[in-house]
This record gives sequence, structure tokens and C-alpha cells, in this order.
Amino acid sequence: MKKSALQVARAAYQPKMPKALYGNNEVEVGEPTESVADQEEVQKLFPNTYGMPILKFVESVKATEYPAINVGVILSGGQAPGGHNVIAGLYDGIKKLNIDSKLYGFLMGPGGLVDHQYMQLTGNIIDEYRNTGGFDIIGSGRTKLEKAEQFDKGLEILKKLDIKALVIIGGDDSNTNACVLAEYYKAINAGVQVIGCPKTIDGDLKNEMIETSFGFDTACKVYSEVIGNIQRDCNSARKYWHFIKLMGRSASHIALECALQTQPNICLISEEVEAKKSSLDDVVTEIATAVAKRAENGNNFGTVLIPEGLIEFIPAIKALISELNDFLAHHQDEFNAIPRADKRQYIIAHLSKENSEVYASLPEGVARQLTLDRDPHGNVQVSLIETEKLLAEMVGNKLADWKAAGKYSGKFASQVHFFGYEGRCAAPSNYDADYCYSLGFTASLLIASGRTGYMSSVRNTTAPAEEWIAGGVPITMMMNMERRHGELKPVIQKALVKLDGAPFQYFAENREAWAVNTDFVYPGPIQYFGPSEVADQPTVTLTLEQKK
Ligand code: FBP
Repeated sequence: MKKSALQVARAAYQPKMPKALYGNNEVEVGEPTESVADQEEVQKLFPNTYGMPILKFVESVKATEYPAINVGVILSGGQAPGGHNVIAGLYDGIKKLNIDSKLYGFLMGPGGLVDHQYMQLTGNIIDEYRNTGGFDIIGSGRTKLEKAEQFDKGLEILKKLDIKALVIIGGDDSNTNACVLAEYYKAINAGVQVIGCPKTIDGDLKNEMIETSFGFDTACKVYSEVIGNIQRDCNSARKYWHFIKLMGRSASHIALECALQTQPNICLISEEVEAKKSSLDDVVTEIATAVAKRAENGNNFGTVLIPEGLIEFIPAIKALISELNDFLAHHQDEFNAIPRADKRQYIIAHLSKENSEVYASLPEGVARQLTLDRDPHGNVQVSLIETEKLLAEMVGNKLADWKAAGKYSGKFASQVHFFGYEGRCAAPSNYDADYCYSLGFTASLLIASGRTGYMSSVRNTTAPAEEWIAGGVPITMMMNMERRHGELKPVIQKALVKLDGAPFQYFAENREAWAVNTDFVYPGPIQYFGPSEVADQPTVTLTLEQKK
């Protein structure tokens, strides 16, 4: 495979790790834990993996001998920069435990385990992928591992390959499933440990013990680079309003982080829209008002950042989606059989009065997108909904009405963008390269200490890497009960943007000035080499969250 000069230089980069991971180490065992909510229900469903303690790896003078072990690894869900480094860290970790250890990758996501599709990951293969973006080393997929038949089928191949531990690299849903699998294998005494790793560019798998999910850092830096470029373009031509939708299926962490990095004129935060119980018209009015204000100063240009999941957070639409989810979970086949032209009417006829009115009021395209196939976890595929177009059009219409009424005299022309897939496979920033490698290496230590149902955790990551803290968090600790596919299920609680948290507060204090003035910041591309203050910085979100 032909490589660029940067790829060659990057392949030689040695990721930094917490000090405790380099030499000999031992595990420090903390207090027993509880789930974040619904303790009784979660404990009942996870009798074997509930309440385990938090673990921390510390330096030790004692060298321990470990037997060779075969480990399996799965990449699950959407791509996130750094996945290859998790695998490299895991590989180096198990080889350090015992040089005869072997690593197997299951192909194209959790489906590879069930269908027995796998490959052995040798040193040569791993070396090809160190510090690279993407999940192409073994591929990824969204098959949901949730049924006993799948677990049993998976166990057949694990037994055949003598695999004693499985590492699942995924987001909140995939780690929920990892925990269910850990519990199942423990209950039947299968002799297979299951360890999770926190992945997702969305940044919504985080809590007290997991500071951030990997990939968030790199993806936000890539998006911020291009938002900055657009801002420079629009400040040069001074004729367009750019409506930029950013990935992040539910939470607005990506949009908020990009706003903190680039200081756009407007950034919508879905969690705030929900808290303020805003309607779609309120959101449109808010944007149009800012456009009109800038026009008063002759500034007929600007930028609007829109989180991908916005539509689901507008309370009336959220209620509609929730009823649609339940309804389609029970009537999917019937709905599929309805001719395309009649589908809208069919939905209107079957929903409650209130929701059917909201549904009927939506533009045709958006209404149709809300009924498209759910992902395997039962979620609406929000990346398919063109909110940026919807808002640009509605703001344009509102301004035209205001113009007709003599309330506005500016010019309005818009451009729309969606940044999502562009950032998910970028070469990991130093932060993600180091963080991911450390997560993988930590997973090998969790395996060596015989744990199951844990997520690999690396904390204190705003400090230099040698001060990072590596350990494990019981996955059950992050769980609560939620309604999925019309049923109450134990799931890892999604971390949404906290309106009283430091990142949002900083944004809220500054946004009025950013709206009226042109205070754009142009962050430029990710730097992989150079001084630490340029190349190793974490996200603004994490820096503000961790500020003491
Ligand atoms: P994960 O939660 O699996 O990491 O995926 C996140 C994400 O990138 C979202 O931001 C986006 O809505 C979704 O995946 C897109 O899914 P797909 O890759 O299946 O189109």
C-alpha cells in the first residue's frame, strides 16, 4: 500500500502512556459500586457482575509471570479515530504479559463473532495500522449482540480458538451489550472474560470515571478546522450564511466543542432547546433574529452550528418520535407493506391526535425520514434528516415575511453543510493516539487480573500522559433502566450536555458577543508533531470540565 510522507512518519510515533503501565504494576481495589439509578432492577438483571469495585493500576516492584492467553477483539458501531491504537495497545499489552499470547479480530463488528468470521492479528498487521484512522483493520458493524443464541454461537468459536477474553470497543449501546454478555458468560461459567472500551465521536459515553470517549477529540478538531475555513471564507466574501450540521446523533457535545473552538455566530444546543421547551418556530425565530441584528451592521453573513440530533430534542417532535418508535416496533411489517404514497396518511391515522397533528405539520421529506428504518438499537437515524436545509429554508422564509412587513432590510443567502463522516476516520490526534493506546493496554491488564464486565478507563487526561490514571470501571455502575423498542431495558446512561456544566456555561457567557460581532477563531489543521501546547492539547470541553 502506497503511503504518504506523513503516514510514514506517523507510523513511527510511539504513543505516550500513564507511568504505571510501563514497568511492573499491580491492581489497587476500590470500594464496591452501585448503578447510577434503578439499583434494584439493575442488580437483579446482573447478579454476577453488579457492585464490583473500581480498579486502578499502580506501579509495583514485583514482576508477575502470566500464562499465554488468546484474546478476541471486536470493533462495534460508528468509526472513531484511534480504534486501531486500542487494538495496538491491547496487542502490545498481551504480548508483554506473555510473548506467546495471541490476538484474534472478529470481522465487521459483533456479527463476526456470531458468524465465526475472524482473523489472527499478527505483529506485521498491527504495525501497518499503528496511529492510523479508521476501523479497516477488521471492519466494524452495528449487529446488536443481545440474544442467548448469539452468545452461544459466539462461545463456539471462542472455545475453538481457545479465547479466554473478548474486548468490545464500542459506544454506550455496545458496552451495554458487552456487559450483558459478560454476565451471561459468567452465569454459565463459560470461562470467557468480557471487557469494554469507550468509543464514539459523539462524546456521550462519559461519566465520573470515563472522562471522554475516544475519537471525540480528533473528530471535533477536524470539524473545527473546516468550520474555521468556512468562517474565513464567509468573512472574506461577506455574502453567505452557512448552516453547518454536525454529527453526534443525540447529545450536542460535538457542536458545543466546535463552537468553543471556532466562536461561530450561532450554535444551537439540543439539550437547551429541550429545557426551554422550544418549538421549531422558536428555534427559527432565534436564528432569524440574530441574522437580522447582524444585517443592521451590514453583516449579511455568518455561521450557524446545528447538532445532528436537534430535531429529536424539540419536545413536540420528541414525543412524536417516541410514539413512532413504539408504534413501528409493533407494526413495522404492516407499515412496510403500505404503498409509499399512502405511508404518510397511514401514520397520521394511527398516532394519537396530538402527535399526528405535529407529524402532519412537518415538511414531507422530514416526515418521511422520521419513519425510515431504525438502526439495530431502535434509534431514528438522525444523520439522514436534513435539519440544516430545513432551518436554512425556514429562516429564509421568516426573513422574507419580515422584509414584506418592513421589519428587516438585509440580504440573506445560505449555504448548507453536513460534517460527519469526514471526521470519523481521520488520523488520530496525539491525544486520541495516546488515549486509545493506553485504553487498549489497560484492557490487557484487566484481562490479566481476571476481570469481566469492566470498561477500560484512563483518567486525568488533561495532565501530561505520564500522570494519567489507568484502571477499570464496572459497566453495571453506569447503568439505568430506559425504554427501548417499547420495553424497559438496562442501558448505560447517555451523557448529554449539562446546562450547568463548565463548557456550556462558558459558551452561554460568550455567545451574545459572538452572535453580533465577528469573533471567529480559525483553529487550523491538527498538528501531529511540534510543541506540546500545539500538538498535545485535549478538547476545550475536557479542559473546562477538569479545571479545578
Ligand atoms: P457510534 O455511537 O456507534 O460511535 O456512532 C456515532 C455516529 O457517528 C453518530 O454520530 C451518527 O449519527 C451515526 O454514528 C451514523 O451512523 P452510521 O455510521 O451507521 O451512518
